Amino acid sequence: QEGGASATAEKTKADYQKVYNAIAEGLEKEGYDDGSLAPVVLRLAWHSSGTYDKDTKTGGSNYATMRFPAEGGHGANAGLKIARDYMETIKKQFPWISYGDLWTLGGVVAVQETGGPVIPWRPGRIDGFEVNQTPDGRLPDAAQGAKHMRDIFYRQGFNDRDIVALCGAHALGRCHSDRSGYEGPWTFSPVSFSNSFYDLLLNDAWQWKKWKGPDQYEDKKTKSLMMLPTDMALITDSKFKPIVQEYAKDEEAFFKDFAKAFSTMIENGVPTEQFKTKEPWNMESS
Ligand code: DDH
Repeated sequence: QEGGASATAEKTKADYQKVYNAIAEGLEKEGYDDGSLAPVVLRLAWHSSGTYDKDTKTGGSNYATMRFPAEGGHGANAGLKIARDYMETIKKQFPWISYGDLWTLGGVVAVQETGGPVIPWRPGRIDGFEVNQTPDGRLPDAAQGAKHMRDIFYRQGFNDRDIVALCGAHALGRCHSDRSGYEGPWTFSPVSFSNSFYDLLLNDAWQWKKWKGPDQYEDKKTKSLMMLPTDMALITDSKFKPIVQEYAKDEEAFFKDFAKAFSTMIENGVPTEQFKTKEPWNMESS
């Protein structure tokens, strides 16, 4: 039979669209969280990419090193086995795709299928080895503030605008006390990608939650929504705040900036010559 490399080289956009469609088809899951795997699948794409360090050119989505026990066991990655296991069912149907391509495409599917912007994406990542794993501590710590966020995201080559845009992903999903220790969703519609994270952050009244868990905020009115200390830093920092205000008013601006920053994030650390096309593709939403 064909070798892996030549089999991969022949794949077209239509083949990858089939993978996209298969991921999209299985996202709905009754009884799980808010009925969809999209949030946790997006988080897998981000945690596999957000380890990038521009100075050493290590980390990022290229080698999908979260497959290995050390990186998979990093505290920040708690709970992501659910997303990796889901992706494994897709990998069984399309064994020719690399894990890095699969996981990043999953992020694209999660954003697009929940109503977010089209995220330009292209294939080319390769499966790496245990030696390619990144050290613990490259992903943000929710207990910290603006300086820490800048340290983490500037290291990946992002600026303040990118940071605020990327954090809007918290429109999706929720925190789980058995994963991060934190608890609850950020918005009332955690399976729909929108700018509501910014609106709630700015316009709701927030107070510290009184509980035994880690320090987090709750909304005064319903006590059913949450914000992390890092989320709150987006409105206490004088440079971040005007960008939050802009995105709260202008969803189109948020979508445009998010798409650009997230598309960059999932390509960080992948050598240009590895990509199979010159320009990223816009995959079709279902
Ligand atoms: Fe996040 N995030 N995130 N996040 N994130 C959590 C959940 C989700 C931080 C901490 C947490 C981004 C940035 C940050 C998503 C996407 C993105 C949880 C809860 C914590 C804690 C995990 C759990 O208990 O299950 C911090 C800190 C930052 C930061 O920037 C400082 C970014 C950039 C993204 C992105 O996708 C671009 C998503 C989606 C979730 C919901 C997961 C789920 O299972 O639901």
